[in-house]
Order: sequence, then C-alpha cells, then structure tokens
Amino acid sequence: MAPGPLRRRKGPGGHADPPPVPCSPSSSSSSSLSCSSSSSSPRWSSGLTLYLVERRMGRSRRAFLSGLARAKGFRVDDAYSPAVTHVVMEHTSAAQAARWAQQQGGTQGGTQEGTQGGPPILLDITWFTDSMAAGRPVPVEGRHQLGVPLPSAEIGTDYSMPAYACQRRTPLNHHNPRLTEALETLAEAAALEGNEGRSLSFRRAASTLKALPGPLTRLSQLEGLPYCGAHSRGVIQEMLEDGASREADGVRQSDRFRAMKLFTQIFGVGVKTADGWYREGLRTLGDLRERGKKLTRMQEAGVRHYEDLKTPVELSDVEAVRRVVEEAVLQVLPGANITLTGGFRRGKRHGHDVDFLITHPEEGREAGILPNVMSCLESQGLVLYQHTQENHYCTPKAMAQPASRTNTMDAFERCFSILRVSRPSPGVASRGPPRDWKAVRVDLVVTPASQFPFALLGWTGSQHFERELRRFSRQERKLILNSHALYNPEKKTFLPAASEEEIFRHLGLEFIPPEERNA
Ligand code: 8DG
Ligand code: CA
Ligand code: CA
Repeated sequence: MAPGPLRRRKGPGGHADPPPVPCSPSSSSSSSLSCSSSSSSPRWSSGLTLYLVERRMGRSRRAFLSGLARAKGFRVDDAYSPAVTHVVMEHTSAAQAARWAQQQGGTQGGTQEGTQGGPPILLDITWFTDSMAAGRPVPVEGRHQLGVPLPSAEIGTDYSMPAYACQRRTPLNHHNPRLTEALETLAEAAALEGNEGRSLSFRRAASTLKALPGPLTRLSQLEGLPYCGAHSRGVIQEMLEDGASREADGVRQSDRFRAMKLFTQIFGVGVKTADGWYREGLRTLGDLRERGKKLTRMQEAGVRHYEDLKTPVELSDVEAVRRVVEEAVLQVLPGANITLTGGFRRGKRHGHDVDFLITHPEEGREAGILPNVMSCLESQGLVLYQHTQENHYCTPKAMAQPASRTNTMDAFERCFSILRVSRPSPGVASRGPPRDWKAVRVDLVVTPASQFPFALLGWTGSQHFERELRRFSRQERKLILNSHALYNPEKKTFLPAASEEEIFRHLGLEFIPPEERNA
C-alpha cells in the first residue's frame, strides 16, 4: 500500500476520525519529514513511547504514520521493547490485540498500564489520529482501547456471574471496551429519550461484560450471564461478526443524539430542557446565543465555561483542587478531614469533575461550614460559580419514601461549584489567548462523622454500582441503604457502621474495593 495521509475511517465506536493533519507523506525517518517539527520535546512527551504494529497497517503506512508522530513531538520506537507505553494497531480486534500482547510475553506488571515500567496500553488507530489532530496525546477513551494486557482467562460455556453488580469485581480497564461502548451509546441514547427502563437494560448488559475475566469472542459465552437480553445480544452479535453495530453507529451520527448530548453536557441542563431546545430547532451553543435563550445562573456558567468543562479533568487538576480546598477548609475548621471520592477514588485518571467529602471527628463541628469555605475561596478569586445547599436530612426512613427513592440525591450540606484551577503550562484554552488556568467542576459534600462511611460509599460510585447496591439491599436483604445510613424498616432500627467494610458485612456482601466498583 502506498503511504498516504491518514485515511478517514470509522473507528471501533463508529466515530469518523478527525480530519487528517495536513502533512505530506515522507520517509520513515523522523529527520527527513516535510512537517514542521519543534526541536525541543514538548512537556507531555516525557514518559510516553509509541510503537506502531505493522501487521494489518502495512509497512509504508506505518513508516509514514511514525514519521508524522515524530514530527509532532511524539517518541516512536521502531522496535518493540519494555520502554513502549502505547501500542497502536489498525484493523485489529480486541481478541487479536490480546493475542499479540500475549505473544510479546511479560505484559503483566504491578504498575499502571500505559506508564513507563508498566505494561503498554493497546490502542486502536483512532487514538493515534485523534492525538495527531490534537497535536498531543488525547485521553484514552473506551472507543480507543483495543484491550488491556491484563492476565485474561478464556470464558468457558460453564462460566457464570452473580446477578448484582455489587456482588462482583469490575476493574476500570476491562477486556471488552468496544462491546460495552456500543451498549453504553444505546443506553445513553435511551436516557436522552427519557426511556430509563431501556437505558438500564443496556447499562446492565454493559456492566456484565465489564466484569468478564477475558474478551468475549463467541455469542455462546453469553449463556449463564445476567442481563444480556435479546436486544443487547443482537448488538453484541453484530459487533462480534462485523466489528461494528449499525444501531449504535446510527445513533452516534444522528442529529438528535448529537444535539441532545451537546446540550446536556452544559452544566445545569437536563434532558427536558435539551429536548425543548431541540424541538425549537436549536442545535448548537451558537443557536442558543442567537435566539437569546433565557438561561438559569447555573446554565449561564455552564455555557461560559463550556469548552473547559468538556475537557477532561486530569490528576494534576485534582491535586491542584485538593490543595486550595484543603487550605480553605482547614482555615475555617481546623482538624477537618477531606476525602477524594467519585471516579478518581475508583482509579480513573480522567473525570468530568472532582468530588470531595468533608467531615470532622467531632460530630456537629462540620455543620454549616461551606459558606465560609466558599467565601475563603472567593476572596482568592478562585470561584467561577457556586451553589450551596444546607443539610436537610431528617431520617433514612424519610429518605426511603417513594418521592426520594426515585432519585439518588441525598440531603447533605453541599456545594456544586466551578473553580478556577491553576495549570502549570499555558495553552488550555482552545480559543482566545493561552491561559494558565482551567475551569473545573468541583462537588463538595459535608457529612457528620457518624454518616461518613455511608457517604463515602454513596459518593464513590460508579453510579451503576450504587444503583445495584441499593437494589440488592432492598430486594435481597429488605434493608434501605442511602448515603446517610442503612435502615431496617421491619425492625425500625439503624445498622451503624464505622467503615465501608462494615456496611458490606451488614449486607452479607464480600467487600469490593473502590478500584473494582467500576460497574
Ligand atoms: P466522572 O465524574 O469521572 O464522570 O464520574 P463519577 O465521579 O463516577 O461521577 P459523578 O457524577 O461525579 O458522581 C459520583 C458519585 O456520586 C456517583 O456514584 C453518583 C453519586 N452522586 C451524585 N449526586 C449524588 C447525590 O446527590 N447523592 C448521592 N448519594 N450520590 C450522588 O452524583
Ligand atoms: Ca466525579
Ligand atoms: Ca460529581
């Protein structure tokens, strides 16, 4: 095959690749490229080494792509070695990628994959083209991942799995990302149409696949697995046979899905508002402005910081937020404790926001601190938006009433905010002049010490894991669990707990650590 510019092809998730980077093909040597190349390595390049697998890509195309990446400041090795952190493959299925990793041997290790010294991360070409278009490595999403070089097991036909997600371990990196991404797209689309039941069916099927010990390669392996209904099976079958799901691809390309996703990504915009705007013919943020749509204060902030908020929060941002929040909290309430929850506690390296729980060993001292904490942050010019709410908790019994049962909102004192977070290198802004800060969504939740283990469990997620824990408690143990307490409605008694482990024990469940709650 002749070397050529990046082809536009559909990725495993059906996304069209970003436009090719304007650059003429050249030889494989980085020194003879026609693209402009900066002489000094960019900051992000340290610790990142790419290796492009020739099989299915072709020699000349591999040479061209390697050169292109080098010209953009990426380190690309021609030979595979333990120094490689990112392996890029084309036209390769997850199962084939897993076999390739096995053939290289020694891919397992204690270090996190995709970092030096750890096993490499196996990526589809879409990650490469996205990164070339961005001019830097983009965060790895499910649709980019071909597989994880984890020790994987063959799923025998006698394999079975417990029904509730809280009864099983679900790692962050699993063996079936392309299948789960198709199912989750359909789940998201159903939720955007207000069809929660349909959405849940797809989510449950995706969650089942995430917990599998190896790649699913045959439909017969679904026997004995929970919640893989006819529709989900059909999607999985198509993915296994054709490598793509027409339904998921169709959804992703639909005008309605794109607009609904864009609108609901605005902080403060729910499905109902987004649907209203769509029906009025609006499709973009520009349309909102042009039509002079009346927005709430929260939505206004969401639109103002849209670009920043849709850029993933990174671990370095989490540390920066922790520093300023901790300082403010300790100034207002010495001796308070701040704990990271949400996706980052589950081991995620990117997220849409940062979640913190605040408590104090002496119960009652924590009450009402948030207004002062926020004033402290405001005086430093760090608050771009905030909405604080007082604690309105009464009893878990009241929380268990039908009106509260349907939503997961609890009654803690809390603040939904957007903070201005320093970043070491300028250039975060995709429009306008470069700046050394980024707007980051931060959730602060204040809990009395006696409720801390319940709040920690409730706010660590994943959302599906939480939903399953509550369902398991209700259906299997006749207990009501929320982020405040565990309650026995028959005996009208509370089951106190001093740790998450104790809550699992009360429920008769094996303890699942946060990193394995990625259901
Ligand atoms: P992400 O931000 O990286 O996208 O993922 P995440 O951290 O898992 O999601 P999240 O939307 O920040 O939610 C974190 C957890 O907190 C999740 O399990 C859902 C839960 N949660 C809310 N709101 C509320 C609430 O009002 N009460 C309780 N108990 N939990 C809540 O998001
Ligand atoms: Ca979060
Ligand atoms: Ca959150």
